[in-house]
Amino acid sequence: MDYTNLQLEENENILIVTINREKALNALNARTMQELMYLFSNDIPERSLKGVVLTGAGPKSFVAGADITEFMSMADGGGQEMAQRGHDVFFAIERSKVPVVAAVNGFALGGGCELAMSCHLRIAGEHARFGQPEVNLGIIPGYGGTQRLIQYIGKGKAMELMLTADMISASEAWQLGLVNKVVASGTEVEEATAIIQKIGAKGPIAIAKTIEAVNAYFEEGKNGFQTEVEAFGETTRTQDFKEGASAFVEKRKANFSGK
Ligand code: CO8
Repeated sequence: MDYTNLQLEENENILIVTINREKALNALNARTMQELMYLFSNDIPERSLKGVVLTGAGPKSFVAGADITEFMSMADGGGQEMAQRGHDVFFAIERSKVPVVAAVNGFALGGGCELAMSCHLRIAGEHARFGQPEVNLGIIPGYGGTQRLIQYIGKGKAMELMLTADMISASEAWQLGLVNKVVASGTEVEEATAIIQKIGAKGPIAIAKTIEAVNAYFEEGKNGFQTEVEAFGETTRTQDFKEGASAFVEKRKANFSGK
């Protein structure tokens, strides 16, 4: 696929993905959603990556939501299908076998907050602002926000943010557990890359299985404890486990092969 709204840059097995619609504050239009779907379903699984950093172009906005200029078509029907397509995209991100870190470089509103929440970790610049302002438009969060915001910050505060449409600062988002780390504005991608480098030194299968087991807690029809037992068993059958345990005993740094 030719990417027109996503800019990709791969460096030392870390893929930096920039949503590149700065004039619209990187709002998620249909084309951008298609590109994200292809990227996470087809492109990323084919690459040998330590992880992915997801950010927005320019200093002002990560993603200011779904593209409101495309909303009018929903008034004649099709809104449910659009929400479903968005859910499919964000589940593809959440189920990525390599860690996806959101470098939140400004507004993360509506679909932008939902996109950040589908990533495994969130690094926010000091000036970042988070919110689910959909009720201002007479709609509700449609890309998983009603569910994932509760997972991160609990029902009471999530309900407040979604009912009032209030925005919160990066530091409040950190206090609530929505954000993993607040960093100086302009260093979000650098800091997100550093976290992926740290994770990239661990066993890749163990990382993938950790993501799978944690996600299982929230997935309907899955027993998280059973997923953990099976995933643990799988990791013990890998060369990575032999290497990790041997390296510890031999007092050296492990060199994982991902097998
Ligand atoms: N969609 C389209 N364009 C946008 C969006 C957006 N979400 N946000 C900003 N823009 C555009 C503006 O229209 C403006 O364009 P132009 O220069 O052509 O007039 C440009 O970006 C700059 O924006 P502002 O001039 O408004 O910049 P300010 O600094 O004054 O304000 C704000 C910044 C506060 C971020 C403001 O732009 C704003 O409130 N934006 C809308 C935020 C919002 O409501 N987001 C939620 C959208 S709904 C959603 O995400 C639902 C997700 C689920 C959908 C499921 C089915 C599709």
